[in-house]
Amino acid sequence: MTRSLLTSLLLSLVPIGVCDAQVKEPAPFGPVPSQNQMRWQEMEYYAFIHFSLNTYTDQSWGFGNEDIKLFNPTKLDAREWVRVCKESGMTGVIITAKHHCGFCLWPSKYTDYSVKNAPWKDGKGDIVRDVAAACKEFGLKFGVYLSPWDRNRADYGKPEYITYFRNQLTELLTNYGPVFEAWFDGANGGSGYYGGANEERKIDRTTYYDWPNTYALVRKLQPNIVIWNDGGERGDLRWVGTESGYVGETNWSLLNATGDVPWNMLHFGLEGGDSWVAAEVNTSIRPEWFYHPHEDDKVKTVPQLLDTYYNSIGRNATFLLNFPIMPDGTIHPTDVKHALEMGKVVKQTFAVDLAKSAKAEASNTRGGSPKFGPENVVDENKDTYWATDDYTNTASVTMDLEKPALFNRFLVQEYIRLGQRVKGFKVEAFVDGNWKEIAKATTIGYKRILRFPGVEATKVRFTITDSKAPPVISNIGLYNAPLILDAPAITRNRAGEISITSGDVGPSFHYTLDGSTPTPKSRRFTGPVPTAGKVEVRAISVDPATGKSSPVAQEEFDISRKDWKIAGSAGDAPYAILDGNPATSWKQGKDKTMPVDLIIDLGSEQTLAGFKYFPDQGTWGPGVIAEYEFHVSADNAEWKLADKGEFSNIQNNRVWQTKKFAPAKGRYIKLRALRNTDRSNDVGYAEVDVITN
Ligand code: FUL
Repeated sequence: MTRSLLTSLLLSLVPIGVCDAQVKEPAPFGPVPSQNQMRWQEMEYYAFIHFSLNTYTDQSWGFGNEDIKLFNPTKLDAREWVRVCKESGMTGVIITAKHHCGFCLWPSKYTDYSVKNAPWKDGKGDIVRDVAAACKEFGLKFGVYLSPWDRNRADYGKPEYITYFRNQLTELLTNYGPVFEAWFDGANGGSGYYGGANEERKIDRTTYYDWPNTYALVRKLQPNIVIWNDGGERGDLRWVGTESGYVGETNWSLLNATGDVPWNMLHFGLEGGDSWVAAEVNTSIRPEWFYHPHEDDKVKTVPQLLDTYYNSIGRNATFLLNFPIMPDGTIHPTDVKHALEMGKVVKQTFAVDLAKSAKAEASNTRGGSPKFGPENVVDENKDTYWATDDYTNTASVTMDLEKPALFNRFLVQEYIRLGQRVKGFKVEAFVDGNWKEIAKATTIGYKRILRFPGVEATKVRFTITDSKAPPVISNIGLYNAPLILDAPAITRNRAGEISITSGDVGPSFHYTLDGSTPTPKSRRFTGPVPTAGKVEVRAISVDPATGKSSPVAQEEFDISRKDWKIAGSAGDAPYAILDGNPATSWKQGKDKTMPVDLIIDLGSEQTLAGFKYFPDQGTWGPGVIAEYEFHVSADNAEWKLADKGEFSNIQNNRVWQTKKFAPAKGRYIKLRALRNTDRSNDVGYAEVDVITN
């Protein structure tokens, strides 16, 4: 045998696949992220900061006529804000350079309605500059929120305003260094000061701002920026349809470049979309975006923040968490504490990857090449990946951990530079000699994290059950998160019975009814607790194994609603309003036109000092009241107007609305809806309650 014959014989024995050069990388599938979108996605967690004249007037949306002289933070230090963000594990900060009231946090050349005319620093201050500088110092990226709607400007609604808006954008995108994200809030139109006109102004959100040319300007000034916009032209990223802090479990980073984007597309993306438009979950650490002292005890708890983390970053989105600034210019200490603690738990959770360097085997590897082998998912290198052969859309990777390990989190990432592909997957653990399914889900995208009760296993199998194209997986991780106990939810039904529940499986609940702080020794909740009249309930969840307890949950209930009657109601359906369950609701009949009244007979005379309204949380035509009147009567015939106003920002934040008014005696109440958020005739309610003196 000649030498060359021997060589070719030997070569023919070598499987083709190991010649990496011959194995082509998978072709991209569908839309892929731009470099800017990729860089942004990898930022994962960053902050919003809401600060403006509203901070001084306790408003959600300023009207545009608020006095500049109010703006005088005495302890403002932007470095402190950014330090908190950094230490919470965040990677950037977006500041409300201008909110809807039109007041500018930088000394814009184009308006007098800015910090340059405020007493703060004798008009020499510039908050945008301070935040940008602090971000640079702490290594965070810097972003701006510039409200397109401007309730101060006389020219709002006219073409001249667009020039003004672009001039402001030019200032912000030229004078403060690199900007990673521009946030163009969708709210606009409606009433405002408008330079003294005090009127309603409507604009067409799709055409008025001429977004194509505005975007061109933004991209010219900041080539590395991403644009957020939920009105008009498609941006680089999308809103998720709620400000409550979660995106759909199925989350495609795709939308169509044109056409309407209904709620379900915002929330779940569009599987067959033709453009890459990934999701950003924006939510506030408190119910509202701006600081309101009455929310000091409503700061999201660490478990709630963690839940949002898993429901955003853990579901292929980024997480934009808002800090409202207090009138003195600082972040409230409770907000700081919770954000720092949450950051600590995240750090602890993901510190040790139990899958790191596990022995990984795949049911299929692209061309049999190590370049695409399963070991790439456990090498902690985001640029390497496991891929299968073309047309092999289902496959699995088994990781041998070599010794038993306890874990309760599974993390997986697609190599999205080649497109988002996976439609379904499951995770199994090898326990006591058998494979046991521990979790399953739909999409993956940039990152997916699944939570489940702790499992101890030696092997873990990850199986892709459905995919649009051959899967491309860059990373898999297994983690054991510290046990977190949620503050339980407390509700009271119409009969006055208290229930205590939580998202956890396994904790016991302990409560007090006298306003004292509950401990694991307080009365244990074993079933509905009967109460009558005003009562304050405080409760905790306790881990029976360790004795550790959750933060305290607290609810105040007013007079019992047992004897209340809804006027003119046929059947039980309307009583969903009084059942104490915020998840159930009732809507007025379709025949009603605004104004629409809800009349309730309280059964006896009361001294009323306010009311509470919790809007329907549903998706379709929930009939969320935006403007109301509240009347009181002794006889259901002669009515007295007790209060009138708007539920500001209720469209985006459907939380409890509490209104107080001068005490008025009466047995009947009438909540009159004057306008809903859609300007239609739908009117719905999840809960209605009163505040008595
Ligand atoms: C909303 C605004 O109307 C709120 O005030 C807040 O700025 C939030 C981030 O966006 O649409």
